[in-house]
Order: sequence, then C-alpha cells, then structure tokens
Amino acid sequence: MRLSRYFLPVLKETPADAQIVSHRLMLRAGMIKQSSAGIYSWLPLGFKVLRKIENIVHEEQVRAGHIPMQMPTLQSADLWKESGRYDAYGEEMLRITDRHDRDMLYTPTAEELITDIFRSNVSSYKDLPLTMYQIQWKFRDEIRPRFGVMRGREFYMKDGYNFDLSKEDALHAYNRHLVSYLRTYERMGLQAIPMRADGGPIGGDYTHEFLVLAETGESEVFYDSAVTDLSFGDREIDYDSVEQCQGVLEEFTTKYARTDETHDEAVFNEVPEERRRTARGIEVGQIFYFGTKYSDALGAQVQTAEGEKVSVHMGSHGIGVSRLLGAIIEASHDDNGIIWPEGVTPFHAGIVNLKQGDAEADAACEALEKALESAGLEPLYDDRKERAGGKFATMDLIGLPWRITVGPRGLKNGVVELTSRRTGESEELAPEAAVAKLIEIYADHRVTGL
Ligand code: P5A
Repeated sequence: MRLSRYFLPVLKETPADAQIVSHRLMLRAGMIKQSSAGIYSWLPLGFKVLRKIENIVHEEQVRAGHIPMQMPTLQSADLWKESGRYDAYGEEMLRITDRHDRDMLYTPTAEELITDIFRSNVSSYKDLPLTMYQIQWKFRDEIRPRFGVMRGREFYMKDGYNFDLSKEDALHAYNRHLVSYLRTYERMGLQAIPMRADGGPIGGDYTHEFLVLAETGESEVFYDSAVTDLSFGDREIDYDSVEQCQGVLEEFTTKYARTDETHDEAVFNEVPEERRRTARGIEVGQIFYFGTKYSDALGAQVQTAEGEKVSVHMGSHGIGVSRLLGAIIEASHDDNGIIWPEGVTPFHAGIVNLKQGDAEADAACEALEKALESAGLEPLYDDRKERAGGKFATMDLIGLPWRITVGPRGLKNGVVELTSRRTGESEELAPEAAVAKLIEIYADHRVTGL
C-alpha cells in the first residue's frame, strides 16, 4: 500500500475528550471516528487491525473444533419473552418496533437465538457435542459508554455456545474454551489472566473472566502474583483430551485470581503476603457454564441412548474483539505512539523514502515493496513528499513493528536501515537481507483466518 493513496487521517493534536491512552492513540492514528456516543466508524487502519484480531480468533476457535456461523444483529423479542430475559435484561437492551408493531431488539448476546436453532434441528444425543460460534456486532445501551472501543455501545464480539449431553461434557467444553482463549490472547501479544467472576445477566455461577492488567482497566482484581508467571507458550494440546484441557484449567485457575464480584478476603489472606496483589484489569473475555438455564426455558432437549429426553447442558463464551484493540494498545505503546505486536499489526513494515523523487531511492523502495508483497507481507510505503521527521513520526504513531528507511546515502553503500519500533534499534542491511529478515520474523505470525 502506498501512503499517498491510502486514507490515514492522523491527528496532530491530542483529542481533548479522550481520557485514556488507547482511545487517544486510536483517534490520533486515524483508526476510528466516533459517530455517536459509544458508536464508531472503523477507518481503514482500525478496520485492518480489527480484521487481524478477528482472524486470530477464528483460527483458534476452528483449531479447538468449534464451528463458525453467523446470526443476525436484529432479533425478534419473542424468544427473549420465552426465556424470561426480555424483562430481566433491563435498559441495556436496545428495543425496536418494526412497522408491524412487532417487538424487536438489537442483539446484546445470542443464547436464546442459538438455543432456538438447536431445538429446531437437534433431537438426538448422537449429534452432541456441538459448539458453534459467531463474530458479530452487538449492542448494549451502556449507561456510560467511554474510553473509545473499550466500553462501546456497539461492539464486536465473538460469542460461542456449547451444547452437551451432561454436565461433565459441558465442563470439558468450558475447559476447551479456556485453553483456546489462552492461545488466542497470547498470539496477540497479551497476557490475559482467567479470574473467577460473576455470571451477571448471562447466568450461571461457574464463570471466568479473562483480564489484561492495566491501570486504566475498569475491573478491580485481586490475585496471587504467581499467576503472572504462567504462560501457555507453544505447547501442543489435544482439544479432545479431557485430561489435557482439565490440566490446563487447573494450572491456570488454582492460584487465587478473582474480580471484585467474587473476591473473598479470607481466602485471599491465605496467599503469602508478598504475593498478594490488588490491581485493575481490562476484561477481554468471559466463559460461562450455566447448565440447563436456557435449554429448560426454551425446551432444548435430546433423546439419550436409553431413550430418555433430557435438557442439554450449555455454556457461552465471549471475546471482546473490538475491545481488544484498546487493550493491546494500553499494553503496548510509548510516548510516540502505538507499538503493534507482530500478530496483529495492520501492515508488517513501513517503508520510508528519505528522498522522494530521487530516481534511485524511489526504485529501491518500489523493489522492496514488491519483494515484501511477493513474500505475502504487506508493507506500507510512505511515498509522500514530506520531511523525514514527519514520516518517522507518522510511522511511530501508527505503530508498525518494523520500518525500513531508504535514502541515497545508504544506497551508495548498498544498504537500507531496518528499525524495530519496540527497541528503537536499527541495523544496516542489504535490501534483500532486510526482506529475508522480515520474512523470518513473520513466519510465526501468519494470520489467514477462515
Ligand atoms: C458470552 C458470549 C456474554 O455476553 N454471551 C455470549 C456471553 N458475555 S459478556 O461477558 O457479557 O461479553 C463478552 C465480552 O464482550 C466484551 N464486551 C464489550 N466490549 C466493548 N464494549 C462493551 N460495552 C462490552 N461489553 C462486553 C467483553 O470483553 C466481554 O468479556
């Protein structure tokens, strides 16, 4: 992509109404524009990162054996009246009336809708287990939308739903989700800690939230500092293995880690004092086991091998896809701007031409652009006739992890400069060597999605 042809409306000024750094940087980097309170347009750069995150989520869900699908954003209120949540959900639900005076709503979550799909199509234990998910826009009329995409009214969520014959099977589905979430967040360069939480309007009392520690987080959390030493890493996991998934759950959830909703001072005090931490966190996901809450209410039953009819055991599992952009930026930035982890960066590398219009420099930049593209990488080539300082500032602000700087002086010696956004370190390399190095760096960070 050539920057001269792209749409990247960066702001020079710090927007006054943005209170936290991720919100400020997303506005300054031209990633989003507010359309009304808690509702945003995703400008090209923001949209690209959103898609990267979405694709990682897809890859990890499919890897865990979960089946992608899509449900509508607008639902009829009927199913919610049947489950009893239409009245219970409260003012966060955006209620709409259509021209026939039918009660509709903009989906805040989809337990009812998927349970209806299930009950219309599945009647035998032979079709279980089943986990389907979607990545879809949601709407919650939050009383205080704030911090940009962190607490939006319209937001993008991965929501998955498991249907199982027994509690035991449903808990395996729960554990499988926990494992897949650990992998998902780590691929985005994040440490998200599972913490015991509260079921809220979704229900159930067995639930974990995934929290990214950050001062600007909206949740108060209490944990044993030993949980921050855990990482899933690149270990292989068999998602069908009950033991393996259970083992990971135990490893990651045995030490004390709870949100304020479930915090228990007496239990917390059993943690050695020097390891007790109180902090703030950003909730980037939550998994629930709620048994037969929805299957009882909506009559989602299957026949067992013995011919008995039983309600299916269910859980639902969410990832805040759009909120993740904010969480990643909160966790990874400096005074000059965003620092994207390789896994989610909108472009793999920036190319800065120090002397636009110089035949040799232009040709070298174009050759680099071609070489990277033919290796399946996406460079952003700043081909504008601007001062070098301005070009560097833009690249730093938008946070591409690698920058190749091309100028007539280096080219005389056959080199370009490859700079890491994270460390600021540069090295001089032949252009082919810079391309080879980027190919190697990104070998572990390929995202294809569905
Ligand atoms: C699980 C999937 C649910 O809705 N039903 C389907 C369950 N869970 S949840 O915890 O309420 O939401 C899942 C994740 O969505 C993100 N999220 C938000 N992101 C941005 N703005 C909001 N207003 C918002 N509300 C929820 C969170 O990351 C949450 O963990």
